[in-house]
Amino acid sequence: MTQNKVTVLVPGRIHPRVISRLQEQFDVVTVADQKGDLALDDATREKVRGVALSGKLQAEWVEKLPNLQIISNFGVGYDGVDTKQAAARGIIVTHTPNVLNDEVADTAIGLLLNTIRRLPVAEDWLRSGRWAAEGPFALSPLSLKGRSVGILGLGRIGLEIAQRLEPFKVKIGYHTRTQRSDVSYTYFSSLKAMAEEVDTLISIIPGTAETHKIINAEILSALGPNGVFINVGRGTSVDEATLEAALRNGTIAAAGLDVFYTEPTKAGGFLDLDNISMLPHVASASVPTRNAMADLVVDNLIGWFDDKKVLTPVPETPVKA
Ligand code: A2R
Repeated sequence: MTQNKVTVLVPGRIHPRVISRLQEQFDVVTVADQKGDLALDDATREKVRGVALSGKLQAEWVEKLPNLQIISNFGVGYDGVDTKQAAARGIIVTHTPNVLNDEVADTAIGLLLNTIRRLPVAEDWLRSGRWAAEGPFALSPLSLKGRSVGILGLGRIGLEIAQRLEPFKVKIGYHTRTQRSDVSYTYFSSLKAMAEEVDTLISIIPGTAETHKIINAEILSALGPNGVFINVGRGTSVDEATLEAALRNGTIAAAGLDVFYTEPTKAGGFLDLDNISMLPHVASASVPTRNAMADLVVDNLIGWFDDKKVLTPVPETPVKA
């Protein structure tokens, strides 16, 4: 019975619901780590036909899996997968778009308010007894009122963020490579032009070669001394040393980060700054949303092996009808 089941490899950690649902239908092989050599014997490597992935899948590992057909990625961002290599090998890559749009957009608004109004620091003031002992918390130098927000990336999540911003009565603009015809927000054809015009920049673009360190010294100085930078996309989009300097020397006013260049991180350079609000990459991290993402990871694998159909392939590896 078992030998007829398809073998799916899970490298490193993944949501436990992925494992438990996979085990109902597949032979699940796990390896503890995503680093180093692929610790599988030859017979097992040859059996692996699917991968369920959260994080990074080394290209060398894919080379060592001769019968791999599909990589099902947990998360909408799939920068941990070499899609060129997958496409060249005819391997389908899937991801988990849409099911996390609301959660990530909600978190983006929360992080924006936390950053501008310093709410987590104010809560610490109460919890540590300083309100009772020392009096009111300091007024926040910044306010969301009257701001002009530029959204870098107006895709599935960016659009949800824009729609949530509307009742805050801020001005809303965006930059993408291609202008959208279905929105009336102000379009900027370059990131620099947008940064010059707005005082609040929210990044929700994927981590690609093109977006690597796209938030640099030029963009931060264009954003200016009243500027607020929020990142809920990918940490690789930011030159972190430059951002740290910009926060220290007042090039911009404040930043809110849910994502970092290297994760997990102790965020060393940012820790002593009081004009930054940081989260440990939790934008989609609620039980219901992560369950929905886990289900989509498994349903893509089931769809492929039952029916040669997947629900959510990435554009780089389309499934031919
Ligand atoms: O540039 P366009 O027209 O393809 O618009 C996409 C934009 N984008 C960029 N904008 C400027 N410069 C770039 N080099 C660039 N590359 C991509 O980012 C589009 O508006 C947006 C991505 O939207 P979606 O593909 O719908 O992604 P979704 O689901 O909103 O997630 C965004 C990212 C994920 O890739 C994860 O890294 C993170 O949020 O969770």
